[in-house]
Amino acid sequence: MKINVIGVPLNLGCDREGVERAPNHLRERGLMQVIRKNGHRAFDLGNLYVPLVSEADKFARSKSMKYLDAIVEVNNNLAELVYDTLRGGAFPLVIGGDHSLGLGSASGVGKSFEDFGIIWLDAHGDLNTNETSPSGNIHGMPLSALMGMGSEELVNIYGQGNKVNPQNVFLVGTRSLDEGELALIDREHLSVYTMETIHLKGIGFVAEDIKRKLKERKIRNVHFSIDVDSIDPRFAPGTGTRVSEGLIPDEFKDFVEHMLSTNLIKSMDLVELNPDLDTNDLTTNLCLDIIDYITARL
Ligand code: 5AB
Ligand code: MN
Ligand code: MN
Ligand code: MN
Repeated sequence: MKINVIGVPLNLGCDREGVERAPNHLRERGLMQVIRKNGHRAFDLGNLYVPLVSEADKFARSKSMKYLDAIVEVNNNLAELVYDTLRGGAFPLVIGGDHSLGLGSASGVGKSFEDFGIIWLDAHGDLNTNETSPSGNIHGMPLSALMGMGSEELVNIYGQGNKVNPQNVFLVGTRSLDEGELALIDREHLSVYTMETIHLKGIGFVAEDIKRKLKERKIRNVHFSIDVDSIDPRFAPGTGTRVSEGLIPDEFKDFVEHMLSTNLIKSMDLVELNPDLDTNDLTTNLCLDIIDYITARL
């Protein structure tokens, strides 16, 4: 398979330094070689340009969303690159950077396929709107915006309106939700598989349940968005918003294996690795191991 690696050195969505260094750090630790070893033709499309901003720009365009203009700009470009990659028959592997890049990558996927689903592997819901967000950080808002909720500026990135049907969205590994996110989940009847459910029923059950729903809903293309904070901080400490009681690497791999076996996964994000917060490259090595595991099954 042809795989296009797209780096997004974006930290404006989490308002904390370090994540922007992850794409190059992974490259320096052998990212491209890992993918090629698994028999793929891998191309490194480089890093997207992130506009230079200052602290003073933080709330320049919006009182409730930090660095709005720059984040919209980066995501428009990312969406186009993902769309082009899919049109060329290649697999976009988007390396973050913070999770606000999910806005662009999933929007690019949405333009490529009539109907598609999103699997959002994350400790968090990323379902805040500018009105419910406790932080103003846009990395906590992408999934709601992709479903057409929240501020127009985010909703209308790379095309007017919602990009994905709420019925086709699956959250997995969830264990930290804000009040507004809980209300949205209720209102939209979202499919949320919390860590509590995973501990109770097992990751295998969760994977089978998602596979059944994908079939039922005749979803033929899936975007897989992986936030490394979905994994337990004992194994992945190098991330900005750690939450305990996460997935252990074996559960993570088991889930990934189930999802890849459907042959529906057409694109992927790997986000929120922060090398500055890591201990002895534990999380970097885990990310490379994950990419190895995934590309061996693509
Ligand atoms: B991540 C929080 N819900 O909105 C917020 O890492 C955290 O992309 C968001 O999942 C975490 O600020 C965003 C408190
Ligand atoms: Mn996230
Ligand atoms: Mn998260
Ligand atoms: Mn995080």
